[in-house]
Amino acid sequence: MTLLKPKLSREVADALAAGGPVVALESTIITHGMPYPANLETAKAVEDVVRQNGAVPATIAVIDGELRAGLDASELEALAQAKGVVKASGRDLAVAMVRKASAGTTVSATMLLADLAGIDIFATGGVGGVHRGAEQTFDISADLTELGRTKTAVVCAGVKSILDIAKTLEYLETQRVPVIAFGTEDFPAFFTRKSGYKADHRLDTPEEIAEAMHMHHKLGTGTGLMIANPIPEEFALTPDFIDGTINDAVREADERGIGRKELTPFLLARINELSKGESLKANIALVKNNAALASRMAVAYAAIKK
Ligand code: PSU
Repeated sequence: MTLLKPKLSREVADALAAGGPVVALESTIITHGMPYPANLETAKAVEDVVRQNGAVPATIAVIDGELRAGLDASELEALAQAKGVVKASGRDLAVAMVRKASAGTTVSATMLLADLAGIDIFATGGVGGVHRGAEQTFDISADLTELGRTKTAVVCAGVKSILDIAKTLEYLETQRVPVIAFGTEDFPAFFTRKSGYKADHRLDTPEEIAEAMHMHHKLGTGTGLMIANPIPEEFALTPDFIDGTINDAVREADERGIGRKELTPFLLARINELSKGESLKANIALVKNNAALASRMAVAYAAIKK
C-alpha cells in the first residue's frame, strides 16, 4: 500500500527536494499548550529561530481534514484562535481526515507525519510520558510508543514533573529509545535543568548528535531518539517554586476527575495560572532553545546524508 504524504508548503517541498535541513514543529502546543496570543507569537518566533539557524520550519497540523507540513501566517493565526480544535495523536488522524476537521498534532502525530513527509528532526517543548499514578490509571502518552516505532529525532527539554519521570525513562528504555542529553549528564525536567535522574547518554555538539542519529538508523533500530536539551539557565525556574505549583495542579486534576487527553492541557493551563505566567515564560524560552538545537542538528544531518 502506498503511504499517505502530508501536503508540503512550497518552501518545505523545495528544501526536502534539495536534501536541505528541515525541522518539523508540532501544533498541539499552539491549540492546547499555550493561551492566545502567546501561542501565536511563540509559533512565529520558533519558526524564525529555525530560519536563523539555517533550516526550514515545517509546522505540522491537520487543516480541514488535510494533513499539512508547513503553514503560512494566516493558517497559523487561524489555528491559534480556533475554538474546539481536536488534539490529535497518531491514532486520531484518520478520523480527523474523514470528518474534515482541523487538529493540533501531538508529538506522536507530528512524528508520524514528519516521517511520512521525509523530515528527520522535530523540535518541541515537552513530550508526554507516564503520568503519575499510571499503575492505577494506565495513563501513558502515545508519544512514548510512537518514539518506539517511528524514526524521528525529537528535541525536547526533558519531561516535566507533572509526569512520573522515573517511569517515563524506564518506558523509553523498554521501547529501545536512546535518551541523549545535550551538554549535560542530567536528564532535564522541562522548567528545571535537572530532574534528579541521569540521561542514558551525553553528547556535546549538534554534529555529534547528528552522527549518532545516522548510526542509530544505519543499525536498523527502527526507533526514534529523544534529545533532551536543558532550559537555558537564565529562564530556569527554581524547583521549590515550580514543584509546589505542579503538585497543587496535579491534586486539583485528581479531585476534579480530569484524565485522559484533557489531563495534560488542564495541567499546563493551571500551572500557568498558579505560577502567574512564570511557567509560560519558561516554556516559550525552552521551545526556542530546542528549535535552535534541532536546526543545528538538521544542518549537520543534511551534510551527512548528502
Ligand atoms: N507538554 C507540554 N506542552 C504541550 C504538550 C506536552 O509542555 O503542548 C502536548 C504535546 O503535544 C504532547 C501532548 O505530545 O501534550 C501529550 O499529551 P498526552 O499527555 O495526552 O499524551
